[in-house]
Amino acid sequence: MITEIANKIYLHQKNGKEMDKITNHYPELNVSNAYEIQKVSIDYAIKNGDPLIGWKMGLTSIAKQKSVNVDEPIYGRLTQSMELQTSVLKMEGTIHPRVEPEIAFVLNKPLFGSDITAEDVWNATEYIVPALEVIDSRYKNFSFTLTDVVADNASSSKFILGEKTYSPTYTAWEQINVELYKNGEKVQSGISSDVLNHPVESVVKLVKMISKNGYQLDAGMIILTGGITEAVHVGAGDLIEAHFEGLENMTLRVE
Ligand code: 0L1
Ligand code: MG
Repeated sequence: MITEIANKIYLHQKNGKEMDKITNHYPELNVSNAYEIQKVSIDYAIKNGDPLIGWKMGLTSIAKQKSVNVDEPIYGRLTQSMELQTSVLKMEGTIHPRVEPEIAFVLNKPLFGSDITAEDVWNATEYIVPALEVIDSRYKNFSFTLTDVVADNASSSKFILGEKTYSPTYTAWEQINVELYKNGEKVQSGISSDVLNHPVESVVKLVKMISKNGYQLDAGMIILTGGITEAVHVGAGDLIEAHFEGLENMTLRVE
């Protein structure tokens, strides 16, 4: 059953096609099953030439948890085809995309174990960079339970990293005010402490969560720490601008 569901989700992710919630058809599934489904579906992508390049944390702010009626952070996996190389998002191959600003860590050492600390994460961080994540739930109406969204790789679709990278000691990473503009109008604002009090704590939480399932973060991996604001709906013709206080601004044009 796990492989059958994982294959279905993989195909819907690859083709950008919506589907019914898996819990409609398999109400007995739990969150632990969902993480297995996520692993197997991403393994299909990896076997089809799309390597794992990072991990993400989702639902790291209370506001985001409330907006989808879920009360815990979740993790997902990032593959190469998800990383945008130019600041353009093509609507083709997406369903109902939303964009959110994040802080990303890039590692130079592996991280693992349930006793990991923030100091361990700082010591393993090559650089920090602002990012925009595009989430795009495969479920109709962007509506799901915790089990559904975990199986759907935490709604991961695309992401782009900023061009300028920063040393871990560059600034107080929990005090970055962020404003999100859509077609010139401010639509969201937030502060990076909304991400589990500090984005580094999101990496700590991720390592603890995946180590329970027998995984680790490898050197070179990109980690998206979680949305600093609510995600904003986008469609063809939209221009998103994210102002990260004290850092470079980012844009994403939707075609
Ligand atoms: O990156 C995220 O925080 C998304 C997690 C999944 C929930 C959603 O699709 O809004
Ligand atoms: Mg996110």
